[in-house]
Amino acid sequence: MAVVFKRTEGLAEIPFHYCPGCTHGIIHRLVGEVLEELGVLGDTIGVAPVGCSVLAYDYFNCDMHEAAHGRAPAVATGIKRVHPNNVVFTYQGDGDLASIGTAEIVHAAHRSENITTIFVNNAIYGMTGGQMAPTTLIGQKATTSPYGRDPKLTGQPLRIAEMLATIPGASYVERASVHNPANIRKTKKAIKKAFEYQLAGKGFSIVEVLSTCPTNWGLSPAESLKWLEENMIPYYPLGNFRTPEEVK
Ligand SMILES: Cc1ncc(C[n+]2csc(CCOP(=O)(O)OP(=O)(O)O)c2C)c(N)n1
Repeated sequence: MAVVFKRTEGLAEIPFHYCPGCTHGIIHRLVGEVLEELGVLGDTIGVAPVGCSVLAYDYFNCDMHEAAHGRAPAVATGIKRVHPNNVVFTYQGDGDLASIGTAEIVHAAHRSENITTIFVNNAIYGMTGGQMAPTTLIGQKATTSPYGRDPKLTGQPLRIAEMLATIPGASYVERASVHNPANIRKTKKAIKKAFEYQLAGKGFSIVEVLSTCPTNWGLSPAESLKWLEENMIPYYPLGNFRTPEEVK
């Protein structure tokens, strides 16, 4: 019988703990598939964040290391410099990367560390119960912005991909989304490119992936996908912001 689908070797055979409709699981699968297809699973070291994906070290079928909240790019820097022939990636949420860890990601990009970052932007702090993140949209309700985010008090949502693309050392910067099958395929391509650039020694690469948090958004899984498409994509446009060919 022809095999039409196979679970990726890139993920351990452990059920995810994620909420129904959360897209962390899809993004994990894409990373696992890419590492398997590139034949680098045995050479890869991932750095897990603090946040809902804190247990990523259990799920990915490669070597994993845990980092303190936001510090994954610094930990990945150390690992990559000691083991330059290994593939090194960080997997981080928006609270982790765009808030407490802003300095780490900016400077890892600035130094053009030859690492890959998978940045999961669900516009909220998921694990801790739905507090406002720097990426929370204007008017979006969170436990710390119960009347909706007010830009007079908290500024405008931070566009990480655009910001990092201004840094000379950021070689590959792309924003993708996993709200439907077509975009899931595009996200996989972006993740593959990011790792290919690392393998080619091109320096810092990052894929921002727009993601859902039905539990903290107070929506059903299906409503969350629609909300992402209608609200997040207009503010966080998808596409490529930088390729190594553009870096002088
Ligand atoms: C130093 C430190 N500060 C704060 C926390 C509390 N904390 C745990 S997870 C988290 C936010 C995670 O949100 P995000 O990175 O967006 O990931 P998500 O859970 O949404 O996937 C915070 C603030 C912590 N664990 N350590």
